Parts: sequence; structure tokens; C-alpha cells
Amino acid sequence: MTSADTIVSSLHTHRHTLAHGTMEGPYKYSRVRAAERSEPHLARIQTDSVVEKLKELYPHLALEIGGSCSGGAIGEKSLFTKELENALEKNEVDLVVHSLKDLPTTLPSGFTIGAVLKRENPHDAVVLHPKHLGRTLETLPESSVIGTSSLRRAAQLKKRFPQLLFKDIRGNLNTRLKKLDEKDDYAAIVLAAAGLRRMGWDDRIGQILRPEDCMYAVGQGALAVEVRARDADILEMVSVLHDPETVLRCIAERAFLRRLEGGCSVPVAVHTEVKNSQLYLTGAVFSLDGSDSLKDTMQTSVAADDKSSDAVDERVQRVGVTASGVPGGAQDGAERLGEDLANLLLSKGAKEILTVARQLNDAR
Ligand code: DPM
Repeated sequence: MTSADTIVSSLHTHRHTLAHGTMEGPYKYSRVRAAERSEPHLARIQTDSVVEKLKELYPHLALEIGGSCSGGAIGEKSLFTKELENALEKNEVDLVVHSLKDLPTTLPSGFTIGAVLKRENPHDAVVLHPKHLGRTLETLPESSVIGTSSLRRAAQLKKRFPQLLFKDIRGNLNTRLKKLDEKDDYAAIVLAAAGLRRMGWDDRIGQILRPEDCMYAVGQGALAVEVRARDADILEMVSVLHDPETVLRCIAERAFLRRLEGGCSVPVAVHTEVKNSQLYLTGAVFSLDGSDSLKDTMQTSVAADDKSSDAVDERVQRVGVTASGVPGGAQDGAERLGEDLANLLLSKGAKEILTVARQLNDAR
């Protein structure tokens, strides 16, 4: 993705420099506990990677992974998040690592996203059955069955590749890969490139889908650290993990989704870019078969030297994110961009498309 290094580095000057290594850490704490995520495997890998980063930054701090929480395959997100938030609330753990795209745009009160890490490849990827190695969605035989339970992916791909068939596939990533490889039910499955990469399965990626084929989900590819909203020490500690460009992109994306009243499972997709101090947001809504859709792009300035920024509070939550260290004016601009784009699509009938999609999906 395009990364505007100049903007990002100037945004970084808003907080203590990290270049010279380590920091003292939150005063009140000598020990910080991250929630253990035993299942699914991806959640554990993600937690480990964030804890490793924190250990490097705060070598004097005892960082533990504890307070075991189990269960929760893909699709059981809300239950599972609730359990983790209970542990946070009861002070059994101090932080919880999530895929940002699994966190609702409005968090329960008392919690906030204290860090959004640098986004990895946000695009979707095609994983092929070994017998189709070397093919792409364009070149798979007609009527090949593609596995996905994402309404967003199915809607876009059905429209784009009418010669293919789409079928639900459930379970965590391990289960899905197994179902693909060991049976003959699916010619390919579609998953987020970032999740595959974190699992160490890059070599299974047969094709990265371009935005023309399939735009990604809000927040896809970024990790989020959820903390107690009132815990200033922990908030300060994790805030150094924020990637300013990712924060601004994801605030815009989440504001777009919130205004559309979309949750985890609506056919809504986005694409964002920061280029020359401009944040570009493309957003789209789809009917379930993709035949009906609305899509538009808007942009706003996120220049770090914008004078109006100084007067704006950085520390308030925006779509659940507390991003102290990222200029408040740019954050507000990103949030407004998402809302404006949603309003534009709503004025063209987005609500009707999503309502019908939701009803049809509930009736399935
Ligand atoms: C959400 C969706 C999916 C996950 C819906 C969507 C995919 C569900 C499915 C909101 N969460 O994307 O349209 O395929 O049935 C999830 C994955 C990751 C986080 C796995 C994946 C890893 C990538 C990341 C499940 N949540 O999408 O392949 O961190 O963004």
C-alpha cells in the first residue's frame, strides 16, 4: 500500500521518540498482563506478537500472558469478546489483543482501543486446492466452488466471477485449510492475506485480490489492543504502538461503517489510502448477490501541520479508538470523512440495499 512516510514521521513527532529504544513504562504497574487467547490459534499468535513488541519497548516491565480464555472460532466473536472484556473489567488482565475488524464500531462503555498497530496487507487472498495450483479465480474451471462465509466477499465475487459458485465454509483458519485440502468440496477459499501471513501460510496464497475484484473489510489487517478506558497508565503504555497512518485510515473506515449501522456481517467494503497528506476513502455496499451496489470515494486533508489540530483533544475516543499522539484535528477529519461518505451513500439508497441484504441473510 502507499505509505506516506513524510506524514507518518511528522505525526510521530507528537509523542516521545522511540528511536532511541526503551521506555520506563507505566508507573503504577510493575506487572502487566495480556489476556491469554488459547483458541483460535491466530488470536494467540497475534497476542504473542504484541506482547513481544511491548517487551522490547519496556524491558523493565514484567509482561505476562495470563487469564486464560478459550473458545470462539470465527463467527463466535461477540461471545468471546465479552468474556475477555469481563476479565479486563475485573482487572484479571490489563490488555486484550484483537483483529481490529472483529471489534464493533461502538465498544461497551468502560473500554477503548488503546493501540492500532501498523496495518499489514489488508487485501483478501485466494487459497487454492492443491490440484488447482497455479490457477486464479479467472482461470478456475467453470462452476468451481469457492468457500467463504463472508457476505462481503461473496457479494463482490459473485458479481465479478459469475461462472463460479460460492458456498459457506466455517471454523477457524486451521479447520478451513483442512476442509479445503482433505476434501473435494472446494476448489479454493478466500481469506484475509494478513491472517494467512500471521499463521505462516504465505506460501498458500495463490492470488491477492485487487480492489476491482474485492474490496476489504473495515479494519482488516490491523491489530488492536483493547484496554480499560480509565486506565491512564496502560493507555499511555500501549499508545506507543499506534501507527498514525493506520489509525487515521481505520477511524475513517469505522466511522463509515458506524454511520451505515453495519456490523461484522453486512456486505460493506472499503479501501483507504494516504497520499500527499490526503486521506482517501472508498466505500461500498452490496446486495447479497452483488447485482446491486453503491460505491463512492471522498478525501480529506490529514496534514500534520494543520494549525487547527492543536486545539483538538487527541485523547477522546473516536469510533472506540483512543489515539493520543495522533493529531486530534486529523482524527476528527478522518471521522468526518467516514460519516460524510456514508451519508452520501445513504442519500443514494444504501439503507435499502443493506436492509434487504440483512433480511435475506437472516432468513437463510
Ligand atoms: C469479519 C469477517 C471475517 C472475520 C467478515 C468479512 C471473515 C469471516 C469468514 C468481520 N471477521 O471479512 O467480510 O470468512 O467467514 C477474521 C479473520 C481475521 C480477522 C479471518 C479472515 C484475520 C485478518 C485480520 C474473521 N477476523 O478474514 O480471513 O486481522 O484482518
